[in-house]
Amino acid sequence: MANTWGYGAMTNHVADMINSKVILFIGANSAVANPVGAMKRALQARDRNNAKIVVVDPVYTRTAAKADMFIRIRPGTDIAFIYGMLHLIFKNGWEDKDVIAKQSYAVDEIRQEAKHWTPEEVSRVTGCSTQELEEFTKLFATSKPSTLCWALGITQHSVGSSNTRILAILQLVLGNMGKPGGGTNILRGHDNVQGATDMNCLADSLSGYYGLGDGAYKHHCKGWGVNFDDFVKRFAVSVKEPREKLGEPVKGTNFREYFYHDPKNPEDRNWRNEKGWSLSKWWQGVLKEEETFSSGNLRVLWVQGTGITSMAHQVKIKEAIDKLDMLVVAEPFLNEVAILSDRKDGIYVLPACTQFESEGYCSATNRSAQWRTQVIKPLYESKEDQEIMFLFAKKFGFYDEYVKGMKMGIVDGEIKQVKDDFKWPEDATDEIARNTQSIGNNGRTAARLKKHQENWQFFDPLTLKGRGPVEGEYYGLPWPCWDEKHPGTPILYDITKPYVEGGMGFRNRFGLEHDGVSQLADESITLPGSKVKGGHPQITKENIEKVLGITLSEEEKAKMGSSWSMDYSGIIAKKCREAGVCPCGNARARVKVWEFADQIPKHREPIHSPDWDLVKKYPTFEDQKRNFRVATKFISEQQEKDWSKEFPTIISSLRVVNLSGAGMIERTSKYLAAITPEMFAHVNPELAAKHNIKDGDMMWIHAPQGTKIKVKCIYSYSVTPDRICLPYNFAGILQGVDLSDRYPEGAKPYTIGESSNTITNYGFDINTQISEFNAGLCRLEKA
Ligand SMILES: Nc1nc2c(c(=O)[nH]1)N[C@H]1C(S)=C(S)[C@@H](COP(=O)(O)OP(=O)(O)OC[C@H]3O[C@@H](n4cnc5c(=O)[nH]c(N)nc54)[C@H](O)[C@@H]3O)O[C@H]1N2
Ligand SMILES: Nc1nc2c(c(=O)[nH]1)N[C@H]1C(S)=C(S)[C@@H](COP(=O)(O)OP(=O)(O)OC[C@H]3O[C@@H](n4cnc5c(=O)[nH]c(N)nc54)[C@H](O)[C@@H]3O)O[C@H]1N2
Ligand SMILES: [Mo]
Repeated sequence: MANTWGYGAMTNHVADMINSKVILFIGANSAVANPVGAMKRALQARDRNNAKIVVVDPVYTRTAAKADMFIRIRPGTDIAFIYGMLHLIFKNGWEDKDVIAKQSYAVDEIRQEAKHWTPEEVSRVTGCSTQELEEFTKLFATSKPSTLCWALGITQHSVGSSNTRILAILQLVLGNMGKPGGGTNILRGHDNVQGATDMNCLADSLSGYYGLGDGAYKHHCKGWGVNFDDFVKRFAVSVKEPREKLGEPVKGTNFREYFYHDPKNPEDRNWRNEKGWSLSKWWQGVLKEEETFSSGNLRVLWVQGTGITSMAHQVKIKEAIDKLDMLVVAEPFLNEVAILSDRKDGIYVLPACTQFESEGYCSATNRSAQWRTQVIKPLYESKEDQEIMFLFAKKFGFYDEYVKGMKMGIVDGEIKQVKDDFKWPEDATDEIARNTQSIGNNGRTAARLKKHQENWQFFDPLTLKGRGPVEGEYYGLPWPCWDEKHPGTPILYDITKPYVEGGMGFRNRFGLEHDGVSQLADESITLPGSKVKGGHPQITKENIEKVLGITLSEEEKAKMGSSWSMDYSGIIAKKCREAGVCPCGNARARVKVWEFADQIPKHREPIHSPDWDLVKKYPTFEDQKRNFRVATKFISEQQEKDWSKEFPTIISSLRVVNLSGAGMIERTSKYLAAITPEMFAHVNPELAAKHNIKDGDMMWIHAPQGTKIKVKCIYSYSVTPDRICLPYNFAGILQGVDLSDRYPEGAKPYTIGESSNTITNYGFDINTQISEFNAGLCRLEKA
């Protein structure tokens, strides 16, 4: 939910769809894209419960082929579509009035905005018919519970974060949150995307979503056993730039703490409080074409576990790599970023081993953790990822500090070093459990996760619930798993269960009141067995005695951290367990994010839209002076001219079953490569005919930024004549130039091709900076 754990956490779990009456796939093609378990469970729900499957997508996908209903919309218009649903829901009184009154905040503002979205206006903007909208809304709103699944068709837009919010709001308004068969089922792409997010392999937060403020650094330093003041010295001294030059924080950038140089303190090192470079726009730090903010040029790129050829703006990325001092790739395969550039030296490829040669846990899309055992020792000279990082830390002289967190433990409510050496990966797992209290990770210890792995047969695959040796626990201890006795939380925000069985209300994260309205749940909302009746705040050291009605000893007070998410002592969790109270509060879900540019989601046309009238009516955001470390264009790019005159055709991404990500892993497999022997795009025959392109012809696709790719045209009626779709899993050919001679001997995959990301249009989400992969314009030309 927008108000709780960011945008991405799946509230329920894949098998839970068996309880749904209607399953909406919106911007997810689960018949093709992993995890295909979602598709399997949806089909089972139809077989066993007569559930209806509906697909809302710009393309007739394989998932659509299995659906009871398919609604085609134009890319980037989901917000309009969902407001159209909300318009009809409010008009017909289908909303859950109880949830709105007792557990939500500011739904009236949504109701107001929804008034504008009549079926006619929705049809005009999205391209679906008013009948489709009406028929589907009635089905979805009146069959309870219903669920929805989304993935990249929703997030990869300049309005991606608003897209995710409006879907959560729809489920809230319908009373589908916190219910079996309901919720928002967000399908994460790679194995362990949820785990990587929890560890914040991101430029804008520390592990556990603590942000970048000094409170976050101090919290982690404590857990790592590292002195904060010494730690800070690892950051460069800040640039001497006054606040006037850097400007005020841009509204909508989600800044927690805004960087500026403090003239009174010339030695400040507050780059630590500033978001880093994002994966989408790091190259700006080398090319400096748009305004950037840093203490120098980016000179080295270290790539470990991401493809880079799968990122937008390949030509810019190539230019940036040419200019770097050094590129390092730590990989089991030859990452094709290594052959993208013209440079003859300064590229280092370090052999990392695969997951089968290492051990540890992954977090699945539903927040469950899975322990995995090493199958074989690393082959040849390859090393496990952490080993590469350890060697790096040794070389740079901070190895002892780097591994110290794994030697820590809690003794009698206090965190301290408890041993001289560490055991990988068990001690790393326990460190994560200790330090990331913010997602309720304390109960996810190595011992418990290994026990789950050893007892798979005792878990019910539909409810995730364990029996026998794992009685009452949920498979993989989906977080929050508040302490070592907690069973995990299979369904977030389920208020029908007691706290000790995984129950919880909405999280109290944004204060006690806003505009004079209480942010706590109504007094009638109480977890079974809770000592505290009705809504209550998140538990802090300051309020714990009052809220729980207890008296702490002086010793307890001395050991306790400032709040549940900062408390290493475990005392807050213990007291909450005794009272049956969830430490993160029992609040209202806010539908309005007052620190965002759009407080409630608003439809805004893509940066490159096919409809100039709609661009004028629903313009995008103001340009961002500064987010992450760069300026980003929004309205100036969108309204520079009517791009659709020269580039009339919409592009959108397609995933294929046999390839994934940058595609190197599969294109080095003879049999998988043979399924898609070359890069292609799906084109409606009517559109192709206009350009005199025959089925199987090669064609150029030109993008507004002046780049082009040469690919095979495949006729397909899955797309309408106004749009094409194409996979993104190829590399090795750049703007028609074959780069084959650059692969080291024996490293070239069976197939190479143009990366669709050479023509991905300019455009980034205002909060997350994800590229607008799924909406953009192009022009076809026979090659
Ligand atoms: N046009 C377009 N572009 C897109 C998308 C789209 O829909 N359209 N989707 C976007 C999305 S959602 C994503 S997630 C990205 C995916 O893009 P990538 O992140 O590029 O995905 P992968 O190809 O899986 O890249 C992972 C790399 O890690 C390597 N690897 C595998 N296992 C290990 C390991 O254990 N250790 C190390 N060190 N390396 C390992 C693999 O060899 C591979 O080169 O692409 C994005 N790009
Ligand atoms: N076989 C295979 N499986 C994969 C991957 C792979 O490359 N190959 N990649 C993995 C990764 S990293 C990820 S993130 C997931 C992604 O999984 P998905 O998101 O399911 O995959 P996509 O095909 O990129 O996008 C889903 C659908 O969104 C539609 N779409 C595009 N724009 C819009 C829009 O504006 N609105 C709506 N409603 N729909 C839109 C597309 O037409 C597409 O059918 O898949 C994962 N699984
Ligand atoms: Mo992904």
